[in-house]
Amino acid sequence: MQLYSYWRSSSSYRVRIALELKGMAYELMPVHLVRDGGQQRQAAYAAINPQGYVPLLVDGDLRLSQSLAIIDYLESVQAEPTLIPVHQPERSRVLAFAQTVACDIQPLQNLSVLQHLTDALGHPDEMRMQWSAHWIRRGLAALEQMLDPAAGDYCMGEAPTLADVVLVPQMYNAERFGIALDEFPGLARVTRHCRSLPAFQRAHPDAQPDAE
Ligand SMILES: N[C@@H](CCC(=O)N[C@@H](CS)C(=O)NCC(=O)O)C(=O)O
Repeated sequence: MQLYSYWRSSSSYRVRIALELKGMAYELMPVHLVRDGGQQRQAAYAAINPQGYVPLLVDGDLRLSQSLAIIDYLESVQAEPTLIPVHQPERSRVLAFAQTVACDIQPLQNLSVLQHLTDALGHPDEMRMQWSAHWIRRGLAALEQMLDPAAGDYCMGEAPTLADVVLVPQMYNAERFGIALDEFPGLARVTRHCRSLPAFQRAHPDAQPDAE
């Protein structure tokens, strides 16, 4: 398997965590999102992912974009450890948590969205920070309430799930945009625990071969 990834991309980070938790071998294919106007926008990459985003997973003839779809695919290739619970209502709760990040928070701080704010719409550069911090805070406030009331080390249940797999990269982004983890005590507790686990550490942006 090959994973097209950028070290700081939180969507790529999700997939790296899932691969590491499952102990699945993969080859990392770095795509630099900034250099040369963004390698994701060049013809070579557009030929394999017309949307021009990372991550992209290649497994034989299969080319798959979208981190949540990729993780769902990984579950079908190797079920254990299960990241998307099989039984209800846990399954739907985990998916709702993950989609809050992947559909409602992260897209608003995506690189091309921020570039559009400043480069096309003419907002000042500091607007990027304000905009991102606003939407991240609003989303994290909701996620704090969505934690399992009995949650301890993980968002839901007693082992990592997709909820933790998406939370940790989103908290990494929150810090990049000037938000302190402790603004959200439950999310901070889970994040700190997950960060102590080797699989999460191996997937961390700073541990990637393309880290700068
Ligand atoms: N919904 C997609 C989001 C992918 C995405 O937004 N990727 C970002 C990096 S985290 C990207 O490639 N941005 C490049 C750009 O905006 O030009 C997923 O979950 O995989």
